[in-house]
Amino acid sequence: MEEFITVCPRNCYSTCSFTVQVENNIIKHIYPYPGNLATPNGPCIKGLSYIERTHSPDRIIHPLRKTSTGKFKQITADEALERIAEKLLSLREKFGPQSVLFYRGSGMSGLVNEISNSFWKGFGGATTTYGNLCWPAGLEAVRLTLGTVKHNVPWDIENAKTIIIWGKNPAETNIQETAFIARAREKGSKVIVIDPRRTLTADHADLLLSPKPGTDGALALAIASVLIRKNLIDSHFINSFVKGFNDFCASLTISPEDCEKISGIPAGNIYELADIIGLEGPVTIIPGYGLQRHINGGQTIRAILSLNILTGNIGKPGAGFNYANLQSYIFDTVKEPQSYYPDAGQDFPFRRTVSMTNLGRDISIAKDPPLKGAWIERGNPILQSPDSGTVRKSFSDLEFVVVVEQFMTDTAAMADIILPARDIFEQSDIIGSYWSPYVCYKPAVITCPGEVMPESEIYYRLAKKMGLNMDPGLLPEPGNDNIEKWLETRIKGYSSLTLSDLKKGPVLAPGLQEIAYNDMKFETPSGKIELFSSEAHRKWGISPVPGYSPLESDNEKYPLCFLTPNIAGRIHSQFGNLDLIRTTLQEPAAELSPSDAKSRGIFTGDQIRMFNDLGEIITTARISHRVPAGIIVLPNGIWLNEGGGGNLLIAGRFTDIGMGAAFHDTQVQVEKADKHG
Ligand SMILES: Nc1nc2c(c(=O)[nH]1)N[C@H]1C(S)=C(S)[C@@H](COP(=O)(O)OP(=O)(O)OC[C@H]3O[C@@H](n4cnc5c(=O)[nH]c(N)nc54)[C@H](O)[C@@H]3O)O[C@H]1N2
Ligand SMILES: Nc1nc2c(c(=O)[nH]1)N[C@H]1C(S)=C(S)[C@@H](COP(=O)(O)OP(=O)(O)OC[C@H]3O[C@@H](n4cnc5c(=O)[nH]c(N)nc54)[C@H](O)[C@@H]3O)O[C@H]1N2
Ligand SMILES: [Mo]
Repeated sequence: MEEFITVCPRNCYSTCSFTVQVENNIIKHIYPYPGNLATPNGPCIKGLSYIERTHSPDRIIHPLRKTSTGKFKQITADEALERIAEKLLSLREKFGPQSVLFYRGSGMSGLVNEISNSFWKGFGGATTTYGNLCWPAGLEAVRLTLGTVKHNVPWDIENAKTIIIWGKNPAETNIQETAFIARAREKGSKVIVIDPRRTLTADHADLLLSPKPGTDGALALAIASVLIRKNLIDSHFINSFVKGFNDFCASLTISPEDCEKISGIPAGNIYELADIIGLEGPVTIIPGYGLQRHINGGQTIRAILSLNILTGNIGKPGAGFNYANLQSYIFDTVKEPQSYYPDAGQDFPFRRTVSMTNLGRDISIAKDPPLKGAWIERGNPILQSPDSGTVRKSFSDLEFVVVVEQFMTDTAAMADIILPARDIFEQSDIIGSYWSPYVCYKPAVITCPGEVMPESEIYYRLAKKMGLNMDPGLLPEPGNDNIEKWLETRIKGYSSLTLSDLKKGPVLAPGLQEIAYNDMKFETPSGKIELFSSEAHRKWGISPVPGYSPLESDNEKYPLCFLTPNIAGRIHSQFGNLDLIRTTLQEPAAELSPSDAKSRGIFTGDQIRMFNDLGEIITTARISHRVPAGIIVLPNGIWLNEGGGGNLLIAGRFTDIGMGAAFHDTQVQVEKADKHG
């Protein structure tokens, strides 16, 4: 039995290290790796399920081609690549390289993904995407205010006296963080959760406040006004490091009493929270990504961050704004904030972009050239994109779709050719994180099953067939040894990182600040923390100070706010097909409050129809005391054949800044599905 230290490459805060034991090319055991101080307890249930996932009989391990009857037929890798090469060349000749969409999702992180970009550059460009479905409104809010996006190391939470978990559900989405929060609580810190739902995280909190979705900006600004009025602010900190305090003060108009009407949070709780933030520091605020998936999401994050700024809770142990820590996130240029903007002035290989948020619409209306083909890797856009009905339609209108996938997802099912994708244990890579401070090496510990090829090999062989003239430094020859050499060269720019060190175990990010911003350097235009940001106004047209604007919801026809958060057993649309997950965790269902269920005659287990002007889905209901009246919750990532597909009801709407997707600004109605027979 051989043993390796490895790391989970899924798009998740935790980025858990673990050890894996392998025998005869089979994954046998998975254990915690305590050397990673951020994830000493080992992976979550999804990580443990890799034993099943890697060797799952449902995995696609041979290329498949869709026949004229719509069924898939196994073909050889050579035949698949031959067909793809021919088709890509013909599209390029007839319509130009930008007639092909190169779409990459977040299914596998790592440095090696850069190779895909190189191929498409070599193809002569392509159409790619701008914006991001995940976190950009908040990223941009933090960047505009603090200059860079980082936070203290996870274990520093133990130094906080007050922890406010605001629109994040780490008990499901960042389970490693809950260990540090629990330890802080044992030491006497207060834990406050602000979430419309009573989440699993809230079960372990001292106080739960449940605002109406999208009203958190008003809540934060009301708290700010109390802090200022009661002089619970840190004037020395403000005078030394903050730009725009007076403008911010002058803009505050929402009192706790006003806010009670807006958010539903009693004014008394708002005063109480202001006292806690002002008097019981150090305060760490942990805002989540669900929180900013609203059309006012960026301004909301800026408003919440103002509470740290007013009280000097930045740059100190136990204090901070833990939105994202990009200190170890040094390789994923694909997901770096700057690269979201088509005019970012970077070396953009692709001249044309379509929006992630309005993917279907943009594919359909693309002109000069029209889109004719698509290449999808590491993503499941048919399920995960807003307005997914339009995305499906736009895909079915394309001449040629290639999907690189491990399983028959809703997106793979739309492909003309499916190429089987590698998984975690089958190619070496280096992985950063947006929460943990470590950079981790992920070794190839088994060979690819069947005819699976990592993307790097697919592209190498395709480039050969297509006669593309590729630089071997950018597109290495197949074989994991070549990938290791490529990695070694690629990290040479980071003096403190070497492959041989990384092979011994996780390495702290080069130049890591354990306590972020403790040098009080802020890379903003003024060099100060910008409560007033001219750039925010210039770039996005929003008020230069944090503000609150209400959501535009049509409550009469569609009275229920529809939330689609993440759940413990999945990373978005992954893992739900595995037996370990299915047999140990509750099946996902649409959760609604007892009162909303009662008024519609709905019981747990009933099939219900959820609908609005965009479409409808049929799913299973569960009555839940965790969901307040007026809200219905169906996790995102549930496959269509399991009663999922919430994105069929969610319009493609941008967040105020960052070009994110305002998934949670969605209103629906529900009724029992058999009502119309
Ligand atoms: N197990 C698991 N872990 C994951 C993922 C996963 O799919 N599964 N996905 C990873 C990824 S890519 C991401 S982006 C993160 C996301 O993880 P989180 O940041 O935790 O985000 P969500 O689960 O989308 O939403 C968090 C909470 O926001 C609440 N919320 C929604 N709207 C509002 C609002 O207006 N105000 C307030 N106060 N709260 C609101 C929801 O009720 C929900 O409980 O998790 C990562 N980790
Ligand atoms: N309604 C609603 N929709 C949402 C969200 C929400 O909160 N609500 N959240 C959004 C967010 S935060 C995110 S990050 C996105 C996530 O959406 P996506 O980025 O589409 O992520 P996944 O659903 O995890 O799908 C990733 C796919 O990649 C495949 N895969 C894994 N490894 C590899 C590999 O090495 N190569 C290839 N080719 N494929 C691989 C997996 O099998 C999986 O099918 O969803 C967004 N969609
Ligand atoms: Mo995400």
